Amino acid sequence: MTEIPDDHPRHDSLVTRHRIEDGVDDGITSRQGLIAQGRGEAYDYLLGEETIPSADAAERAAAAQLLTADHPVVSVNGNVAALVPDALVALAAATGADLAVNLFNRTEERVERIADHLREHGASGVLGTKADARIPGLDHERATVDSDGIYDADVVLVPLEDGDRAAALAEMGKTELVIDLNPLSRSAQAASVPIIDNVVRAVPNITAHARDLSEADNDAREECIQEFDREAALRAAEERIRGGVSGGA
Ligand code: PTJ
Repeated sequence: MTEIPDDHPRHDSLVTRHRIEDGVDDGITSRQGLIAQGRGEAYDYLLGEETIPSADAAERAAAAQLLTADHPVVSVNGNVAALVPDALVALAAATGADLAVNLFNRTEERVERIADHLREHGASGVLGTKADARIPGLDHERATVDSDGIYDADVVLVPLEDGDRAAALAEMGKTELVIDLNPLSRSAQAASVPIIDNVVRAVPNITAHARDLSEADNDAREECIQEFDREAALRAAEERIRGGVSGGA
């Protein structure tokens, strides 16, 4: 692999691409994951490749939701497993959430590889391999979940979701926190907390907020949840994308 100089203007973006390529080579990421990453990059470029203030507010609200949940679960697909394995493990530790592998292009082999990969990065008890329950109303493989994982969760964090499942999880009464760089995607539109940010920035920032909020009292966490305005967050991201860095929030 070509060495990327630290001062290269697109350093972070190129490193991220290589992680996705390695994920495909290692049987963790699907080939469609390469296309998804390209779509995400385009939105990120327009957002200025930074966490905008409305996304930071969403990340704080997501942290509060995970901390106050009875059973928080972080859903892991082939892209996030390749991009942020350490950050996912740190997020689970900071919030008490379970990590559960859930794939759009599901194969048993890829589920096992992702679970192994997360364990190599320090995760304990990765869910998603039992596949003994289904999300009602979905006819593709993303419906396949563990009964003691996503099926049982009251709050689910979903990085890079597809719209169908977002709606199906909402139908089950779950609070859904979605990370997606496209504010117009159906999943971002359906989420209780849409986080319009790159997973490589969003996951560590949710963890930082969770560490901070775990020192606070319940009222502070509740206030953070109540004050978050999902419509305003979606609007601010869209304005930034359409208006450039000087427009929007
Ligand atoms: O590993 P699997 O089988 O579960 O498959 C995962 C992918 C992501 C391939 C699958 O869910 C898929 O095809 O997703 P889509 O429909 O391409 O949607 C991906 C969404 O994530 C798009 O709206 C992208 O803008 C967004 N996205 C891509 N990369 C990132 C991102 N959002 C945040 N951070 C990223 N790095």
